[in-house]
Amino acid sequence: MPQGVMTLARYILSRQDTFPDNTGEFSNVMLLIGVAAKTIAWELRRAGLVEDALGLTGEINVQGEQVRKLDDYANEVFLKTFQDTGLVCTIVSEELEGPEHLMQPCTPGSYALLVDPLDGSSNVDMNINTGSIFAIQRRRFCGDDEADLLQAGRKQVAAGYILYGPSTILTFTTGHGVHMFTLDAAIGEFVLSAQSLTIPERGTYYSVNQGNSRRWQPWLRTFLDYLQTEDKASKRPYSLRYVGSLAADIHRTLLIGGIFLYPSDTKSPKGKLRLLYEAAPMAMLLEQAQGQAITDQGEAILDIEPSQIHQRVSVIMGSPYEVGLAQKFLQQSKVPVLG
Ligand code: P6P
Repeated sequence: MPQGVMTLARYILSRQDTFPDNTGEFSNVMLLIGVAAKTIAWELRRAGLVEDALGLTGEINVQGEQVRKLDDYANEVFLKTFQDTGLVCTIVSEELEGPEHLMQPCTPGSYALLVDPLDGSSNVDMNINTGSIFAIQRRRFCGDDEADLLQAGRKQVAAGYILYGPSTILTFTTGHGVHMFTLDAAIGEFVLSAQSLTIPERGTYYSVNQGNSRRWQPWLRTFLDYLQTEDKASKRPYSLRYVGSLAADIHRTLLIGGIFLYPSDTKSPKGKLRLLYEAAPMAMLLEQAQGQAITDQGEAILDIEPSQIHQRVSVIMGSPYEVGLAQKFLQQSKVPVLG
């Protein structure tokens, strides 16, 4: 390996002072997330060649969604990677109804990992990007109930995603900027590819499932119509890019700017995305990259006090310019029309 390659391990160990504890435990948590990511990436790469790896298990998860075999696989990878390490007390997973306690008794201050093990898995059979999305919290008090894990996103000690695509990219923040690492298969290591990334002030793309437009609040349809209307002076119309895999859509937004939206609608009145292990980690990344992340009621996602571990939330996140514009349209919709 050429000297000076900044691997994930070297990066983490050389910046212990920016991590939440000085025992090295947190560093090991991040390194094991890298191990889980490499394991899942390897399985995804060969899934089409391995008999019985793709497709559905026939089960329905707590979200009411069909479980894919790779959902189960990715969930098992995160559980087994942290089992018996003494590093993580509790795992909350999109695939599990309740918290999984790995350490008994858990001690206040120990880490909880909140994860969507394979987000966008419906794309995997078509070889389209998928991701793992994670947040790390500290347990405040212990006990088996969920109360301790219902912490606002501002309390996250770290957040990030792994994007499985042409490259496997681990993006995370510990509150000291957003950093990206690309998996170099030749050496089996994540190598630093972007440091202290900031989102462009404005972009040229909006990202939403346009098929839901008939179900949106009127102000949102007005806002997106505005983005689609020709006006060279304000660099419109915007183009639509939508993968339907949150890690992919947020990765693009972080790199080239613009706005991602999964608003509430008549079918999903609270929104579709899960707060604790999808919206809040992405919101931490966006704010750390000087972007913004709000609900379609204008509330900062990181300020929301959760009420249950799988709760859903509406999401509008991206460059300051476009999110600010959305807020203006939202505010204008609240101004009473004088009769
Ligand atoms: P829709 C994937 O199922 C996911 O949770 C996110 O990755 C993605 O942003 C969203 O749902 C896509 O939902 O309704 O557009 O297919």
